[in-house]
Amino acid sequence: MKKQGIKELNGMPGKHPLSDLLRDDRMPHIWCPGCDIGTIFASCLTAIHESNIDYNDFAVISGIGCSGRAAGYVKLDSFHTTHGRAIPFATGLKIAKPKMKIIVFSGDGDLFTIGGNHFIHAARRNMDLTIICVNNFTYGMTGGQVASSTPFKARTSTTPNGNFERPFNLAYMAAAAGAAYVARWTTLHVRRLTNSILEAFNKKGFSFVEVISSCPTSFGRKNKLGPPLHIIQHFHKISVIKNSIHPKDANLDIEKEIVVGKFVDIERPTFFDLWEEIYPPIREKRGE
Ligand SMILES: Cc1ncc(C[n+]2csc(CCOP(=O)(O)OP(=O)(O)O)c2C)c(N)n1
Repeated sequence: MKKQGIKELNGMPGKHPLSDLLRDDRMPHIWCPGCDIGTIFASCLTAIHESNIDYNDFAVISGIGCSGRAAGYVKLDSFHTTHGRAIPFATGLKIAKPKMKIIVFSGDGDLFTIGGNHFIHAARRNMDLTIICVNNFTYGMTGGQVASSTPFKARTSTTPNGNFERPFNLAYMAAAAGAAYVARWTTLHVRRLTNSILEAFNKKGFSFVEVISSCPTSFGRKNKLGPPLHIIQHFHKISVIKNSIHPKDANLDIEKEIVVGKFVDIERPTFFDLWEEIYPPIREKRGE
Protein backbone atom coordinates (compact mmCIF):
# COMPACT_ATOMS: atom_id res chain seq x y z
CA MET A 1 0.00 0.00 0.00
CA LYS A 2 1.41 3.40 -0.99
CA LYS A 3 1.94 5.83 1.88
CA GLN A 4 0.88 9.46 1.40
CA GLY A 5 3.09 12.17 2.89
CA ILE A 6 1.66 13.98 5.93
CA LYS A 7 2.50 17.34 4.34
CA GLU A 8 0.74 16.34 1.14
CA LEU A 9 -2.40 15.39 3.09
CA ASN A 10 -2.23 18.55 5.23
CA GLY A 11 -2.72 20.57 2.07
CA MET A 12 -6.01 18.84 1.26
CA PRO A 13 -9.05 20.60 2.71
CA GLY A 14 -11.14 18.47 5.05
CA LYS A 15 -8.57 15.66 5.21
CA HIS A 16 -7.09 14.46 8.47
CA PRO A 17 -3.28 14.33 8.19
CA LEU A 18 -3.41 10.64 9.08
CA SER A 19 -6.48 9.82 7.03
CA ASP A 20 -4.71 7.11 5.06
CA LEU A 21 -4.57 5.19 8.36
CA LEU A 22 -7.96 6.15 9.79
CA ARG A 23 -11.29 4.47 9.13
CA ASP A 24 -13.38 7.56 8.46
CA ASP A 25 -16.49 5.39 8.19
CA ARG A 26 -16.20 4.63 11.94
CA MET A 27 -16.17 8.30 12.94
CA PRO A 28 -17.27 9.93 15.18
CA HIS A 29 -15.32 7.92 17.75
CA ILE A 30 -16.66 6.99 21.18
CA TRP A 31 -13.98 8.73 23.28
CA CYS A 32 -15.21 11.38 25.76
CA PRO A 33 -14.29 15.05 25.38
CA GLY A 34 -10.91 15.59 27.06
CA CYS A 35 -9.89 11.92 26.84
CA ASP A 36 -6.20 11.33 26.06
CA ILE A 37 -6.59 8.13 24.05
CA GLY A 38 -6.79 10.09 20.78
CA THR A 39 -3.35 11.62 21.44
CA ILE A 40 -1.80 8.21 22.04
CA PHE A 41 -3.58 6.76 19.01
CA ALA A 42 -2.28 9.65 16.88
CA SER A 43 1.28 9.03 18.15
CA CYS A 44 0.93 5.37 17.25
CA LEU A 45 -0.39 6.17 13.75
CA THR A 46 2.35 8.77 13.23
CA ALA A 47 4.97 6.17 14.18
CA ILE A 48 3.40 3.68 11.75
CA HIS A 49 3.43 6.36 9.06
CA GLU A 50 7.05 7.33 9.72
CA SER A 51 8.34 3.78 9.91
CA ASN A 52 9.79 2.25 6.78
CA ILE A 53 7.45 -0.67 7.19
CA ASP A 54 4.74 -1.34 4.62
CA TYR A 55 1.21 -0.82 5.96
CA ASN A 56 0.33 -4.34 4.81
CA ASP A 57 2.88 -5.72 7.26
CA PHE A 58 1.20 -4.19 10.33
CA ALA A 59 -1.61 -5.57 12.46
CA VAL A 60 -3.21 -3.82 15.44
CA ILE A 61 -4.75 -5.95 18.17
CA SER A 62 -6.70 -4.70 21.16
CA GLY A 63 -8.76 -6.05 24.02
CA ILE A 64 -11.96 -4.49 25.33
CA GLY A 65 -12.29 -0.99 26.76
CA CYS A 66 -12.17 2.60 25.51
CA SER A 67 -8.51 2.13 24.54
CA GLY A 68 -9.39 -1.13 22.83
CA ARG A 69 -11.59 0.74 20.35
CA ALA A 70 -8.41 1.85 18.56
CA ALA A 71 -8.25 -1.45 16.65
CA GLY A 72 -11.62 -0.66 15.06
CA TYR A 73 -10.55 2.81 13.94
CA VAL A 74 -7.35 1.88 12.14
CA LYS A 75 -7.25 1.21 8.40
CA LEU A 76 -4.93 -1.78 8.78
CA ASP A 77 -5.42 -5.44 9.55
CA SER A 78 -6.81 -5.44 13.08
CA PHE A 79 -8.57 -7.53 15.71
CA HIS A 80 -10.78 -6.18 18.50
CA THR A 81 -10.54 -9.22 20.75
CA THR A 82 -12.08 -10.32 24.05
CA HIS A 83 -11.28 -8.61 27.34
CA GLY A 84 -7.73 -9.27 28.55
CA ARG A 85 -6.91 -11.54 25.64
CA ALA A 86 -5.24 -9.20 23.16
CA ILE A 87 -1.80 -10.67 23.88
CA PRO A 88 -2.77 -14.33 23.22
CA PHE A 89 -4.39 -13.26 19.92
CA ALA A 90 -1.29 -11.25 19.03
CA THR A 91 0.96 -14.18 19.95
CA GLY A 92 -1.02 -16.54 17.73
CA LEU A 93 -0.88 -14.11 14.83
CA LYS A 94 2.86 -13.56 15.28
CA ILE A 95 3.49 -17.32 15.24
CA ALA A 96 1.39 -17.71 12.08
CA LYS A 97 2.85 -14.62 10.39
CA PRO A 98 6.33 -14.09 11.88
CA LYS A 99 7.22 -11.29 9.48
CA MET A 100 4.31 -9.07 10.53
CA LYS A 101 4.75 -6.17 12.95
CA ILE A 102 2.15 -6.74 15.62
CA ILE A 103 0.99 -3.85 17.80
CA VAL A 104 -1.17 -4.42 20.86
CA PHE A 105 -2.98 -1.21 21.80
CA SER A 106 -5.00 -1.55 25.00
CA GLY A 107 -5.79 -0.29 28.49
CA ASP A 108 -4.18 -0.93 31.87
CA GLY A 109 -7.26 -2.86 33.02
CA ASP A 110 -7.24 -5.04 29.93
CA LEU A 111 -3.49 -5.71 29.81
CA PHE A 112 -2.62 -5.93 33.50
CA THR A 113 -5.72 -6.68 35.54
CA ILE A 114 -7.88 -9.03 33.49
CA GLY A 115 -5.05 -9.96 31.13
CA GLY A 116 -2.05 -9.71 33.50
CA ASN A 117 -1.15 -13.36 33.25
CA HIS A 118 -0.83 -13.18 29.46
CA PHE A 119 1.29 -10.05 29.72
CA ILE A 120 3.93 -11.56 32.01
CA HIS A 121 4.26 -14.73 29.97
CA ALA A 122 4.63 -12.92 26.63
CA ALA A 123 7.34 -10.77 28.23
CA ARG A 124 9.00 -13.86 29.71
CA ARG A 125 9.03 -15.49 26.26
CA ASN A 126 10.30 -12.27 24.70
CA MET A 127 7.58 -12.62 22.11
CA ASP A 128 8.16 -10.18 19.29
CA LEU A 129 5.27 -7.77 19.95
CA THR A 130 4.89 -4.03 20.60
CA ILE A 131 2.54 -3.28 23.48
CA ILE A 132 1.16 0.24 23.90
CA CYS A 133 -0.66 0.59 27.20
CA VAL A 134 -2.99 3.50 27.89
CA ASN A 135 -2.63 3.75 31.66
CA ASN A 136 -5.53 5.87 32.90
CA PHE A 137 -5.49 4.08 36.29
CA THR A 138 -8.96 2.64 35.97
CA TYR A 139 -11.48 0.57 34.02
CA GLY A 140 -12.63 3.61 32.06
CA MET A 141 -15.30 2.18 29.79
CA THR A 142 -17.38 0.52 32.48
CA GLY A 143 -17.57 3.53 34.79
CA GLY A 144 -14.24 3.69 36.59
CA GLN A 145 -13.84 0.58 38.76
CA VAL A 146 -10.65 -0.11 40.71
CA ALA A 147 -7.89 -1.83 38.70
CA SER A 148 -4.48 -3.26 39.56
CA SER A 149 -2.98 0.05 38.40
CA THR A 150 -5.21 2.32 40.51
CA PRO A 151 -3.09 4.43 42.86
CA PHE A 152 -3.30 3.77 46.60
CA LYS A 153 -6.14 5.82 48.17
CA ALA A 154 -7.60 6.86 44.78
CA ARG A 155 -11.39 6.92 44.67
CA THR A 156 -13.15 4.72 42.15
CA SER A 157 -16.72 3.52 41.74
CA THR A 158 -15.83 0.31 43.61
CA THR A 159 -13.58 1.98 46.21
CA PRO A 160 -15.62 5.08 47.11
CA ASN A 161 -13.51 5.76 50.21
CA GLY A 162 -10.22 5.14 48.41
CA ASN A 163 -8.23 2.20 47.08
CA PHE A 164 -6.68 0.17 49.89
CA GLU A 165 -4.59 -2.08 47.60
CA ARG A 166 -1.07 -1.46 46.39
CA PRO A 167 -0.91 -0.92 42.59
CA PHE A 168 1.46 -2.57 40.16
CA ASN A 169 4.24 -0.49 38.69
CA LEU A 170 3.61 -1.54 35.07
CA ALA A 171 7.02 -0.57 33.68
CA TYR A 172 8.83 -2.38 36.50
CA MET A 173 6.64 -5.44 36.03
CA ALA A 174 7.32 -5.50 32.28
CA ALA A 175 11.06 -5.28 32.87
CA ALA A 176 11.07 -7.89 35.63
CA ALA A 177 9.10 -10.29 33.44
CA GLY A 178 11.69 -9.99 30.64
CA ALA A 179 10.72 -7.18 28.24
CA ALA A 180 13.52 -6.12 25.88
CA TYR A 181 12.29 -2.52 25.65
CA VAL A 182 10.42 -0.50 28.29
CA ALA A 183 9.51 3.19 28.18
CA ARG A 184 6.99 5.41 29.94
CA TRP A 185 5.73 8.84 28.88
CA THR A 186 2.76 11.06 29.63
CA THR A 187 0.39 12.18 26.88
CA LEU A 188 2.07 15.58 26.82
CA HIS A 189 5.43 14.04 25.84
CA VAL A 190 4.07 13.57 22.33
CA ARG A 191 7.31 13.59 20.32
CA ARG A 192 9.15 11.40 22.81
CA LEU A 193 6.21 9.01 22.86
CA THR A 194 6.12 8.78 19.07
CA ASN A 195 9.89 8.17 18.98
CA SER A 196 9.58 5.45 21.62
CA ILE A 197 6.85 3.72 19.62
CA LEU A 198 9.09 3.84 16.54
CA GLU A 199 12.00 2.41 18.55
CA ALA A 200 9.68 -0.27 19.88
CA PHE A 201 8.72 -1.29 16.31
CA ASN A 202 12.38 -1.71 15.46
CA LYS A 203 13.18 -3.68 18.61
CA LYS A 204 13.56 -7.41 18.30
CA GLY A 205 11.50 -8.95 21.09
CA PHE A 206 8.89 -7.76 23.55
CA SER A 207 8.60 -3.98 23.70
CA PHE A 208 6.40 -2.10 26.12
CA VAL A 209 5.40 1.56 26.05
CA GLU A 210 3.31 2.79 28.98
CA VAL A 211 1.46 6.07 28.50
CA ILE A 212 0.27 7.96 31.57
CA SER A 213 -3.08 9.27 30.55
CA SER A 214 -6.05 11.05 32.04
CA CYS A 215 -9.60 9.73 32.10
CA PRO A 216 -11.43 12.91 33.11
CA THR A 217 -14.85 11.24 33.04
CA SER A 218 -14.31 8.08 35.06
CA PHE A 219 -11.17 8.77 37.13
CA GLY A 220 -10.62 12.54 37.16
CA ARG A 221 -14.11 13.46 38.36
CA LYS A 222 -14.10 10.96 41.24
CA ASN A 223 -10.73 12.21 42.42
CA LYS A 224 -11.52 15.90 41.86
CA LEU A 225 -8.54 16.31 39.53
CA GLY A 226 -10.09 19.25 37.69
CA PRO A 227 -10.68 19.86 33.98
CA PRO A 228 -8.98 17.60 31.38
CA LEU A 229 -6.25 20.04 30.38
CA HIS A 230 -5.41 20.68 34.01
CA ILE A 231 -4.95 16.94 34.63
CA ILE A 232 -2.48 16.36 31.82
CA GLN A 233 -0.62 19.58 32.61
CA HIS A 234 -0.32 18.36 36.20
CA PHE A 235 1.01 14.94 35.07
CA HIS A 236 3.50 16.66 32.81
CA LYS A 237 4.60 19.14 35.48
CA ILE A 238 5.39 16.46 38.05
CA SER A 239 7.12 14.19 35.56
CA VAL A 240 10.88 13.79 35.66
CA ILE A 241 12.81 12.27 32.75
CA LYS A 242 15.22 9.62 34.00
CA ASN A 243 16.41 7.57 31.04
CA SER A 244 18.17 4.26 31.70
CA ILE A 245 17.40 4.06 35.41
CA HIS A 246 16.54 0.71 36.94
CA PRO A 247 12.76 0.30 36.43
CA LYS A 248 12.32 -0.43 40.16
CA ASP A 249 13.16 3.24 40.68
CA ALA A 250 10.64 4.44 38.09
CA ASN A 251 8.37 5.99 40.69
CA LEU A 252 4.74 6.60 39.77
CA ASP A 253 2.95 8.81 42.26
CA ILE A 254 0.28 10.91 40.52
CA GLU A 255 0.35 13.49 43.30
CA LYS A 256 4.09 14.01 43.62
CA GLU A 257 6.31 12.49 40.95
CA ILE A 258 5.98 10.53 37.71
CA VAL A 259 9.29 9.17 36.48
CA VAL A 260 9.28 8.90 32.69
CA GLY A 261 11.88 7.86 30.12
CA LYS A 262 13.32 4.85 28.38
CA PHE A 263 14.21 2.39 31.12
CA VAL A 264 15.12 -0.79 29.24
CA ASP A 265 16.62 -1.37 25.79
CA ILE A 266 18.41 -4.72 25.76
CA GLU A 267 19.14 -7.61 23.42
CA ARG A 268 17.73 -10.96 24.54
CA PRO A 269 16.98 -14.10 22.52
CA THR A 270 13.36 -14.00 21.39
CA PHE A 271 10.79 -16.77 21.38
CA PHE A 272 11.68 -17.48 17.74
CA ASP A 273 15.46 -17.48 18.39
CA LEU A 274 15.12 -20.11 21.12
CA TRP A 275 12.56 -22.11 19.20
CA GLU A 276 14.94 -22.30 16.24
CA GLU A 277 17.80 -23.32 18.50
CA ILE A 278 15.90 -26.27 19.90
CA TYR A 279 13.57 -27.18 17.01
CA PRO A 280 15.15 -26.20 13.68
CA PRO A 281 13.47 -29.00 11.68
CA ILE A 282 9.98 -27.62 12.39
CA ARG A 283 10.79 -24.32 10.69
CA GLU A 284 12.54 -26.10 7.83
CA LYS A 285 9.47 -28.31 7.33
CA ARG A 286 7.32 -25.20 7.12
CA GLY A 287 9.63 -23.88 4.43
CA GLU A 288 10.65 -20.78 6.42
C1 LIG B 1 -14.63 -10.90 30.58
C2 LIG B 1 -15.14 -9.48 30.69
N1 LIG B 1 -15.19 -8.91 31.91
C3 LIG B 1 -15.58 -7.64 32.03
C4 LIG B 1 -15.96 -6.93 30.93
C5 LIG B 1 -16.45 -5.50 31.08
N2 LIG B 1 -15.48 -4.51 30.66
C6 LIG B 1 -15.53 -3.97 29.42
S1 LIG B 1 -14.40 -2.77 29.19
C7 LIG B 1 -13.81 -2.96 30.76
C8 LIG B 1 -12.74 -2.08 31.31
C9 LIG B 1 -11.58 -1.80 30.40
O1 LIG B 1 -10.63 -1.04 31.10
P1 LIG B 1 -9.22 -0.69 30.50
O2 LIG B 1 -8.63 -1.86 29.86
O3 LIG B 1 -8.40 -0.04 31.56
O4 LIG B 1 -9.57 0.31 29.33
P2 LIG B 1 -10.19 1.78 29.33
O5 LIG B 1 -11.66 1.61 29.12
O6 LIG B 1 -9.86 2.43 30.65
O7 LIG B 1 -9.51 2.44 28.18
C10 LIG B 1 -14.50 -3.97 31.44
C11 LIG B 1 -14.25 -4.39 32.84
C12 LIG B 1 -15.91 -7.56 29.67
N3 LIG B 1 -16.23 -6.91 28.54
N4 LIG B 1 -15.48 -8.82 29.57
